[in-house]
Amino acid sequence: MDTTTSNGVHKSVKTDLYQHHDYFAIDDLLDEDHLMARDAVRDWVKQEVSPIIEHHANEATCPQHLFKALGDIGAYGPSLPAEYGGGGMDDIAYGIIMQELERGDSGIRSMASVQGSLVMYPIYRFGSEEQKKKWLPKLGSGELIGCFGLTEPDHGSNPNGMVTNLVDDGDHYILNGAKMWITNSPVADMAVVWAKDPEGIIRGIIVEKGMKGFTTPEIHGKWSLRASITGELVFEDVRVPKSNVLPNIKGLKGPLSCLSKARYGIAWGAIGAALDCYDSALRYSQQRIQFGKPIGQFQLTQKKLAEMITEITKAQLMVWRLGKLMNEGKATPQQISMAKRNSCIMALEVAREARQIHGGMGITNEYPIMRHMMNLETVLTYEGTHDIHLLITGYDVTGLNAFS
Ligand code: TGC
Ligand code: FAD
Repeated sequence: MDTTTSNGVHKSVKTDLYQHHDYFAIDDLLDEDHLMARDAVRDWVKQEVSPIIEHHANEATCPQHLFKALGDIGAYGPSLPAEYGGGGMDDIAYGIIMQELERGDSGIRSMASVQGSLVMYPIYRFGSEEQKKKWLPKLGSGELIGCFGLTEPDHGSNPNGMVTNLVDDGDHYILNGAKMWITNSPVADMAVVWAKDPEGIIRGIIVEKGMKGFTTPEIHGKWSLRASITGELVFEDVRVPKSNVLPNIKGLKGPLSCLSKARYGIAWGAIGAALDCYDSALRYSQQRIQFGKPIGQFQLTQKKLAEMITEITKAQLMVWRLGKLMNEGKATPQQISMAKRNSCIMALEVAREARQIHGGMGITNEYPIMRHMMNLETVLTYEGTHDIHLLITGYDVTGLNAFS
């Protein structure tokens, strides 16, 4: 296809989506399995996500048919054991799959990271055998949709202050409270919810759709992550069987361990969004003529592109090393925080530079830039804000805790 856009740029530059940008030959560090998983998900994103995503972002609708499709391609819990609904691969495979999904859209990666890392992972890690058998296969296949409730209206960065609580009622708990900003909540069949038990200890509990007093109103008006559905979780005297409590974890380290897994995925994922922006900017710079030459010939455009690929490459090397540490069980939460923060701000800055290179066209949905840029504002904030992750690093290097 070779149509021409309103400002004379040939749209054919967009038909061969997703050039490969691997400046430091990082592919050589990956196994055959990683490359196969990456290429398969990349192709799937090209076919299933790219053709529809601008429409969904524009309309603020979630492409719900992709929940099942993501299960079919093994995007839920790629590094969880296959017998528990996962993909049986390692953490580098998990990361690279998140990268390819987020090249398509951060909201699509969110669908996968919530289900795999924030719903399946806590059940796998902290659940009873019965809970694992009941939930994991159906979550892994995408037959069921889950969500993760930690954030509250008055407790975001400080989840330890949560007020959602469990009152003892024989073989049940009575759950009251509310969770805010919950990805997938309006369409979820179940929620892994973090609440304080009668002793004030944070526990994980599975709350099922249809339980009396449990509602999931949608949050509207988002200018970011528009193809992802977000809502609340509201609990009004919800009777939840005690058998739904995750038996093998107590305290804030439960949800924070899940976040470590998901933040790791985001550290890879945000690079996907950056690559898509860079790719689009590079092509545009080669095609767009001003002052009789391609804008890519101007030194200032080259500076932007050179710095973009430099920052992308540094982030790629950081997450690859982090992936090795994850595989060896040696990655620390603090290293994960550094990588999540670095990738997110890098991607946002790449998106901003890419928007400039596209000039006025950069603000339109003929190019993916503004969609990625707006998405990345959320990605920079959820799973711990940019500043919270900075303070986690600050605590680690100084030994002095800014939070206490
Ligand atoms: P603090 O005293 O530091 O820690 C409490 C306990 O937890 C342990 N811990 C961790 N364990 C595993 N992984 C981690 N990342 C951990 N971080 C801490 C810690 O060792 C301690 O254990 P123990 O045995 O001593 O009890 O807790 P604090 O209250 O001082 O809080 C620290 C702080 C601010 C860093 C933390 O609360 C935090 O990370 N805040 C940010 C909140 C956040 O990230 N929320 C995310 C909500 S979920 C979400 O956004 C999903 S978006 C999904 C999508 O759509 O993709
Ligand atoms: P606040 O905590 O109120 O922070 C506001 C500002 O204050 C930030 O800049 C922050 O960095 C700063 N700040 C706070 N404390 C400090 C401090 N000690 N020092 C310096 N600065 C500080 N949560 C879930 O549980 N599940 C989900 O599925 C989920 N999905 C989400 C989807 C979307 C689209 C969004 C936007 C959020 C989602 N979240 C989810 C919530 C997300 O994790 C929180 O928004 C995030 O943790 C920040 O909390 P907050 O919005 O309450 O901001």
